[in-house]
Amino acid sequence: MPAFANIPKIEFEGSRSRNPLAFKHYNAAEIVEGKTMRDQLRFSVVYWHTMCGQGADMFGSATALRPWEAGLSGLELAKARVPVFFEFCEKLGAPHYAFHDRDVAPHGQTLKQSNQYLDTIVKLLKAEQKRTGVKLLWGTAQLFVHPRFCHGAATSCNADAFAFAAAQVKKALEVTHELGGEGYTFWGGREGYSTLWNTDMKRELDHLAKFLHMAVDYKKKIGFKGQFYIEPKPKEPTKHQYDADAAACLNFLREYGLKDHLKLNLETNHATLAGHSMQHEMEVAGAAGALGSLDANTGDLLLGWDTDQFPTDIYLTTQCMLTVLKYGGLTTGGVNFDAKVRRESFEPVDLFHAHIGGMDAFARGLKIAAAIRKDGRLAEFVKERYSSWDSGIGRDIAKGKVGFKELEAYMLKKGEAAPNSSGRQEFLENLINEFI
Ligand code: XUL
Ligand code: CO
Repeated sequence: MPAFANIPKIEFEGSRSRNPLAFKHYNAAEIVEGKTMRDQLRFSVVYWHTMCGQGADMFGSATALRPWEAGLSGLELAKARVPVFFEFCEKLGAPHYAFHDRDVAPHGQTLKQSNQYLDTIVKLLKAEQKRTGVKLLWGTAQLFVHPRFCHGAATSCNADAFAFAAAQVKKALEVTHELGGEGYTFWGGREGYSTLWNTDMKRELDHLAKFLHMAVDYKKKIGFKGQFYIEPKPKEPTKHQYDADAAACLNFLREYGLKDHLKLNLETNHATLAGHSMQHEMEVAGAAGALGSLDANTGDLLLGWDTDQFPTDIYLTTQCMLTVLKYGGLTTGGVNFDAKVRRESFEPVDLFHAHIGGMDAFARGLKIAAAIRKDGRLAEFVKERYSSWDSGIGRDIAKGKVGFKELEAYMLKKGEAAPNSSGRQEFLENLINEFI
């Protein structure tokens, strides 16, 4: 008996449709900038929130109604979730998914038992991937729930915790490879500190780099060709996470010779927790050639924590897709809904409303971004704004033909550097609104 028996396959019905279980904008086969929407957006469903999320928070227990879980626990529950998850992805038409080792399979009493549980579930995942054609966007290891990781994993003061984490990532890389994963993500989990009074930061950062180099070596050893990502986040659970934002991650990767091996997986709510916009984080990554994948969600303006809501703001999705298109589109990465339904949205159908809304919001963002690019006025404005660098003294500076001495002579002769043009922020905001 299918878990979502009353829910039909979600189809594109166009913007006039009033059917809540239909796409109004996401039309998988429609071509936008030379590729289908399906290939431009590369949507992905996450296992942890969608299958394992129970609606609990620090003030209250689980609310979610999940009839397929009734009476089950441990490995039996893990087995029961697999076909439900793929039924969900199929009905939604999502081409990809992502998971942590410990979402798909339970913690065992020992590492050996955990690995056996994981092997059992990976067989089922593989069969369901084959049956449905849904592909693995990325895998990851969950290195933050178990008490052994209370001081961190790769940055723990306890070398045994580092060793355990290494063993876990080794296995997670093997199963990601086995499942044809297109990437592998490192999110810092508890890699940070709660107080500097007890922390040797330099030592912890050295260990984190060592850990990632070991992962790069092992990846080569097993012939895994997927893209590695590092996912920035400034806080939660620790007060300071070492991978605080895109710039901090890039600096760390460069300092430790890892820049060629990892790109960034950027998450909207993490960007806002860092005091940045998602567009800012994407531009920082894009400029460094490290724009990898998106964890597509959003926070709540009035709540200061990682609420992981589904993205519905068309300005946000437009900004995301403008930047994605600017840097040549998504290749190995995707639009991965690292997002959860609200605690009050406890029925299974809410999982559909949430994902349909997120997919439609990104489809609109993609179409609007493509229209803005086709129109060309925005790009033309930016180009024109920097035109003083295309000839004369600007070109001489850029080409390294002049130094301070020549510039002093130039300015003594010219006299003043009057602003050459208006920034036209309001004009540009109005221009963007023409399209939204
Ligand atoms: C945590 C978070 C993670 C990573 C994968 O805030 O975003 O779910 O995406 O570990
Ligand atoms: Co994430």
